[in-house]
Amino acid sequence: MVVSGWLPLNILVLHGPNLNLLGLREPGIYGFTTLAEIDAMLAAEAGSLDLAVVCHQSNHEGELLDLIHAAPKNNQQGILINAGAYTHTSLALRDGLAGVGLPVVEVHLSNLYKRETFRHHSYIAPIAIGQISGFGAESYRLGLQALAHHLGLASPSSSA
Ligand code: CA2
Repeated sequence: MVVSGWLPLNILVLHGPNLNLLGLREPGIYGFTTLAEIDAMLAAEAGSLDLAVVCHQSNHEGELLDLIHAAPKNNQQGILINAGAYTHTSLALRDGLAGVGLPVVEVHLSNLYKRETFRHHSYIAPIAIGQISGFGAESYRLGLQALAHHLGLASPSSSA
């Protein structure tokens, strides 16, 4: 039943630099799943969680920052982000995420802590609700479930 005036929660999904190459290069590290497949999987998961997702990928820090700043006026209530290499370098993205004050879940395909030490530090982790790292494309689905749970929506498994 659709109640008049009811709007689904709306989540902004951000993919950072080079993630457009997913499935096309370096499958040994990042797998064979393409970014389009991840976005389709998130849209399906969002449907079962009764929320909406809008996904963007950018290789440009400023464009990611503009999307973060626009989130409140776009009526987005949470942010799921794989900031790629900007995770380890970008104080600007961290400040922007903290500045808009929306709940953030950080996700990574690879397990950062099994990789080079320069990937062990995240500028985003301290301002995020939490971080999911190492489950491949599944990290995104788990991240979306975690964000939905934080926003008060039960995950499908807990409503069975
Ligand atoms: O594991 C992750 O999700 C990362 O955020 C991926 C970033 C990396 O810099 C982070 O440390 C961890 C890199 C994304 C690059 O993606 C590519 C995909 C295919 C081919 C080349 C790069």
